[in-house]
Amino acid sequence: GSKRLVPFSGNAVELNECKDPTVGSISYAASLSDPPTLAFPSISTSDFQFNHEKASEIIIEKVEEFVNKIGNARLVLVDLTHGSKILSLVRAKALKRNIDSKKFFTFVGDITRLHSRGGLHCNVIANAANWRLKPGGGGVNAAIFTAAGPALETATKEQAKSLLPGSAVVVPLPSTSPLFSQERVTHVIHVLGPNMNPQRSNCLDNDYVKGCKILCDAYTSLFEGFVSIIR
Ligand code: AR6
Repeated sequence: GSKRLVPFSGNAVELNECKDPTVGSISYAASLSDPPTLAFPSISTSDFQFNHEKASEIIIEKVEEFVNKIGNARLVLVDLTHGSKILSLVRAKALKRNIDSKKFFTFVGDITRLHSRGGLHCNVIANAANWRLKPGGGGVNAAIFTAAGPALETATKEQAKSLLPGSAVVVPLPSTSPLFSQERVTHVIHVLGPNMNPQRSNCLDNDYVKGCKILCDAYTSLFEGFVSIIR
């Protein structure tokens, strides 16, 4: 194809002009210059019914711990709507604690469409998974497995059969997955949080001592997984 010059970090770089409108050369340049970014949903606070106030405290604690360990990389908490209670709680606490808003912020959008619809390039996304690491079920798990296609299921099986509450597994995304080609996601990190929903397996029966410990472990595993990717 024809070539053109686009600005990149103050210098000009040459890029092949792309005919595919979803993979424009400008956005390609943007994604090259973007720092590594992890987009993650609030683990356990919807289907797993974990208390929002307690969850927001844990998210902030863990973000504070990790923003200093990730260099220029970014952490982004995502939810579907502007009305999201967990996003407001976390935003308010982040402001209070003076967390660097270039390294941690919240974002409203579908985690499977952040680049194409939200203009936010996140090379890694987290999934609030189930213990069997199975597609479907609902929530963000169903959305990610559907958007990623069968390639994610195959790649996940190669990494792990199941997850314990509080743990995570990093799955490199095959380039055949639409999430890779359209959203430029290179890794999915499945995380299993604590479950407070009596209709799901391993319900903690409102035991928030155990629950908070498991949610802390879940975010530690998630952020350590991200650190292992960007190193
Ligand atoms: N993009 C961004 N955020 C989303 C999306 C999306 N497409 N969909 C949901 N959220 P949940 P859990 C938000 O229920 O509570 C599944 O069935 C949602 O608003 O997905 O950890 C699994 O198989 C909420 O803030 O996860 C498990 O069995 C957050 O993502 C179980 O649910 C997490 O909500 C896990 O339950």
